[in-house]
Amino acid sequence: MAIKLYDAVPSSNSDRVKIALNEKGLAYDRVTLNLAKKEQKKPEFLRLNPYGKVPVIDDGGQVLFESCIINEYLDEKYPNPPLMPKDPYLRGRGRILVDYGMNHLHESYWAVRTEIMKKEAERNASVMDESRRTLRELLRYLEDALGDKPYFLGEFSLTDIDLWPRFGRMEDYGVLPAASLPRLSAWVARMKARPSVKSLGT
Ligand SMILES: N[C@@H](CCC(=O)N[C@@H](CS)C(=O)NCC(=O)O)C(=O)O
Repeated sequence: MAIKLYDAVPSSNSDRVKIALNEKGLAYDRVTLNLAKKEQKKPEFLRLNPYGKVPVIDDGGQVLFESCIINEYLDEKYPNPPLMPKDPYLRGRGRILVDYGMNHLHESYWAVRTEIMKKEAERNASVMDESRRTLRELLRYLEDALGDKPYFLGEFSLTDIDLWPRFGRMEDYGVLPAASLPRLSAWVARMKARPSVKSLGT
Protein backbone atom coordinates (compact mmCIF):
# COMPACT_ATOMS: atom_id res chain seq x y z
CA MET A 1 0.00 0.00 0.00
CA ALA A 2 1.41 3.39 -0.99
CA ILE A 3 2.04 5.96 1.69
CA LYS A 4 -0.75 8.54 1.98
CA LEU A 5 0.45 12.14 2.23
CA TYR A 6 -1.90 14.88 3.38
CA ASP A 7 -0.56 18.09 1.88
CA ALA A 8 -1.62 21.51 0.61
CA VAL A 9 -0.58 23.74 -2.29
CA PRO A 10 1.49 25.71 -1.68
CA SER A 11 2.98 24.17 1.45
CA SER A 12 6.69 24.38 2.06
CA ASN A 13 6.35 22.00 5.01
CA SER A 14 4.72 19.41 2.75
CA ASP A 15 7.47 19.96 0.15
CA ARG A 16 10.01 18.93 2.78
CA VAL A 17 8.39 15.48 3.04
CA LYS A 18 7.86 15.17 -0.72
CA ILE A 19 11.58 15.68 -1.33
CA ALA A 20 12.44 12.91 1.14
CA LEU A 21 9.86 10.58 -0.45
CA ASN A 22 11.24 11.39 -3.91
CA GLU A 23 14.84 10.83 -2.82
CA LYS A 24 13.84 7.42 -1.43
CA GLY A 25 11.88 6.56 -4.58
CA LEU A 26 8.77 5.92 -2.49
CA ALA A 27 5.37 6.08 -4.15
CA TYR A 28 2.74 8.15 -2.37
CA ASP A 29 -0.87 9.14 -2.81
CA ARG A 30 -1.73 12.74 -2.07
CA VAL A 31 -4.76 14.01 -0.21
CA THR A 32 -4.62 17.75 -0.82
CA LEU A 33 -6.39 19.92 1.73
CA ASN A 34 -7.73 23.39 1.08
CA LEU A 35 -6.21 25.42 3.91
CA ALA A 36 -8.22 28.54 3.03
CA LYS A 37 -11.38 26.50 3.65
CA LYS A 38 -9.88 25.34 6.97
CA GLU A 39 -10.12 21.68 6.01
CA GLN A 40 -7.11 21.12 8.29
CA LYS A 41 -9.24 22.12 11.30
CA LYS A 42 -12.06 19.63 10.64
CA PRO A 43 -12.54 17.03 13.39
CA GLU A 44 -11.61 14.12 11.11
CA PHE A 45 -8.27 15.77 10.27
CA LEU A 46 -7.63 16.86 13.88
CA ARG A 47 -7.89 13.19 14.80
CA LEU A 48 -4.80 12.62 12.60
CA ASN A 49 -2.96 15.77 13.66
CA PRO A 50 -4.20 17.68 16.71
CA TYR A 51 -2.14 20.69 15.53
CA GLY A 52 -4.44 21.00 12.49
CA LYS A 53 -1.57 21.36 10.02
CA VAL A 54 -0.14 19.59 7.01
CA PRO A 55 1.85 17.52 6.24
CA VAL A 56 0.64 14.26 7.74
CA ILE A 57 1.54 10.80 6.52
CA ASP A 58 -0.35 7.57 6.90
CA ASP A 59 1.96 4.64 6.26
CA GLY A 60 -0.18 1.51 6.36
CA GLY A 61 -2.31 2.91 9.19
CA GLN A 62 0.63 4.42 11.08
CA VAL A 63 0.10 8.17 11.22
CA LEU A 64 2.76 10.82 11.79
CA PHE A 65 2.88 14.61 11.61
CA GLU A 66 5.60 17.31 11.84
CA SER A 67 7.64 17.34 8.63
CA CYS A 68 11.13 16.90 10.12
CA ILE A 69 9.93 14.05 12.34
CA ILE A 70 8.24 12.41 9.35
CA ASN A 71 11.51 12.65 7.42
CA GLU A 72 13.47 11.01 10.23
CA TYR A 73 10.89 8.22 10.29
CA LEU A 74 11.13 7.75 6.52
CA ASP A 75 14.91 7.53 6.71
CA GLU A 76 14.78 4.94 9.48
CA LYS A 77 11.98 2.87 7.98
CA TYR A 78 13.27 3.02 4.40
CA PRO A 79 17.05 3.19 4.82
CA ASN A 80 18.02 3.16 1.14
CA PRO A 81 19.52 5.49 0.20
CA PRO A 82 20.52 6.61 3.70
CA LEU A 83 19.91 10.31 4.31
CA MET A 84 21.71 10.70 7.62
CA PRO A 85 25.39 10.12 8.33
CA LYS A 86 26.36 7.40 10.82
CA ASP A 87 28.59 9.70 12.84
CA PRO A 88 26.73 10.87 15.99
CA TYR A 89 28.40 14.28 15.99
CA LEU A 90 27.43 14.94 12.38
CA ARG A 91 23.87 13.85 13.11
CA GLY A 92 23.71 16.26 16.04
CA ARG A 93 25.30 18.98 13.97
CA GLY A 94 22.74 18.47 11.19
CA ARG A 95 19.88 18.80 13.66
CA ILE A 96 21.36 22.01 15.03
CA LEU A 97 21.59 23.51 11.55
CA VAL A 98 17.96 22.62 10.90
CA ASP A 99 16.98 24.12 14.24
CA TYR A 100 18.86 27.28 13.32
CA GLY A 101 17.17 27.44 9.91
CA MET A 102 13.70 26.84 11.34
CA ASN A 103 13.78 28.64 14.68
CA HIS A 104 16.60 31.15 14.83
CA LEU A 105 15.81 32.49 11.36
CA HIS A 106 12.08 32.40 11.91
CA GLU A 107 11.43 36.00 12.85
CA SER A 108 13.52 37.63 10.15
CA TYR A 109 12.33 35.16 7.51
CA TRP A 110 8.73 36.01 8.37
CA ALA A 111 9.48 39.74 8.37
CA VAL A 112 10.55 39.45 4.72
CA ARG A 113 7.71 37.09 3.87
CA THR A 114 5.11 39.35 5.48
CA GLU A 115 6.18 42.32 3.31
CA ILE A 116 6.27 40.17 0.16
CA MET A 117 2.79 38.83 0.81
CA LYS A 118 1.40 42.38 0.73
CA LYS A 119 0.18 43.93 -2.50
CA GLU A 120 3.13 45.58 -4.25
CA ALA A 121 1.78 49.09 -3.68
CA GLU A 122 1.45 48.44 0.06
CA ARG A 123 5.00 47.18 0.59
CA ASN A 124 7.37 49.34 2.59
CA ALA A 125 10.69 49.40 0.70
CA SER A 126 12.82 50.35 3.68
CA VAL A 127 11.26 47.68 5.93
CA MET A 128 11.83 45.17 3.15
CA ASP A 129 15.49 46.16 2.69
CA GLU A 130 16.12 46.10 6.40
CA SER A 131 14.48 42.66 6.82
CA ARG A 132 16.45 41.27 3.91
CA ARG A 133 19.65 42.64 5.40
CA THR A 134 18.92 41.15 8.85
CA LEU A 135 18.08 37.80 7.30
CA ARG A 136 21.29 37.77 5.25
CA GLU A 137 23.29 38.52 8.39
CA LEU A 138 21.73 35.51 10.13
CA LEU A 139 22.41 33.37 7.07
CA ARG A 140 26.13 34.00 7.51
CA TYR A 141 26.24 31.21 10.12
CA LEU A 142 24.86 28.72 7.59
CA GLU A 143 27.23 30.05 4.91
CA ASP A 144 30.15 29.27 7.23
CA ALA A 145 28.68 25.91 8.27
CA LEU A 146 28.44 24.89 4.62
CA GLY A 147 32.04 25.90 4.00
CA ASP A 148 33.51 24.33 0.88
CA LYS A 149 31.34 21.23 1.10
CA PRO A 150 28.66 20.59 -1.53
CA TYR A 151 26.09 19.82 1.18
CA PHE A 152 25.84 20.76 4.84
CA LEU A 153 27.13 17.47 6.23
CA GLY A 154 29.38 16.73 3.26
CA GLU A 155 27.12 14.15 1.62
CA PHE A 156 23.55 15.10 0.74
CA SER A 157 21.35 14.51 3.81
CA LEU A 158 18.10 15.26 5.61
CA THR A 159 19.74 18.47 6.78
CA ASP A 160 19.71 19.79 3.20
CA ILE A 161 16.16 18.56 2.65
CA ASP A 162 14.81 20.00 5.88
CA LEU A 163 16.46 23.37 5.31
CA TRP A 164 15.52 23.59 1.64
CA PRO A 165 11.87 24.79 1.48
CA ARG A 166 12.57 28.18 3.03
CA PHE A 167 15.62 28.65 0.86
CA GLY A 168 13.63 27.90 -2.26
CA ARG A 169 11.45 30.86 -1.33
CA MET A 170 14.33 33.14 -0.37
CA GLU A 171 15.19 33.38 -4.05
CA ASP A 172 11.67 34.57 -4.82
CA TYR A 173 11.95 37.03 -1.93
CA GLY A 174 15.15 38.61 -3.28
CA VAL A 175 17.28 37.42 -0.37
CA LEU A 176 19.37 34.98 -2.41
CA PRO A 177 21.49 34.73 -4.47
CA ALA A 178 23.67 37.24 -2.67
CA ALA A 179 27.27 38.22 -3.35
CA SER A 180 27.88 38.14 0.41
CA LEU A 181 26.66 34.51 0.59
CA PRO A 182 28.32 32.75 -2.37
CA ARG A 183 28.38 29.25 -0.86
CA LEU A 184 24.72 29.29 0.11
CA SER A 185 23.82 30.73 -3.29
CA ALA A 186 25.68 27.85 -5.00
CA TRP A 187 24.00 25.34 -2.66
CA VAL A 188 20.59 26.73 -3.66
CA ALA A 189 21.46 26.15 -7.33
CA ARG A 190 22.70 22.63 -6.50
CA MET A 191 19.49 21.80 -4.64
CA LYS A 192 17.29 23.13 -7.46
CA ALA A 193 19.05 20.80 -9.88
CA ARG A 194 18.17 17.67 -7.89
CA PRO A 195 15.36 15.67 -9.53
CA SER A 196 13.62 15.28 -6.14
CA VAL A 197 13.31 19.07 -5.90
CA LYS A 198 12.70 19.72 -9.60
CA SER A 199 9.74 17.36 -9.63
CA LEU A 200 7.89 19.16 -6.83
CA GLY A 201 5.71 21.14 -9.23
CA THR A 202 2.37 21.90 -7.65
N1 LIG B 1 6.03 22.41 12.21
C1 LIG B 1 5.09 21.92 11.24
C2 LIG B 1 4.50 23.11 10.53
C3 LIG B 1 3.35 22.70 9.64
C4 LIG B 1 2.65 23.92 9.03
O1 LIG B 1 2.73 25.06 9.55
N2 LIG B 1 1.89 23.67 7.94
C5 LIG B 1 1.15 24.72 7.31
C6 LIG B 1 1.22 24.58 5.79
S1 LIG B 1 2.87 24.80 5.17
C7 LIG B 1 -0.31 24.57 7.69
O2 LIG B 1 -0.84 23.48 7.70
N3 LIG B 1 -0.96 25.70 7.98
C8 LIG B 1 -2.36 25.75 8.23
C9 LIG B 1 -2.70 26.19 9.61
O3 LIG B 1 -1.78 26.45 10.42
O4 LIG B 1 -3.90 26.27 9.89
C10 LIG B 1 5.79 20.96 10.27
O5 LIG B 1 7.01 21.09 10.08
O6 LIG B 1 5.14 20.05 9.73
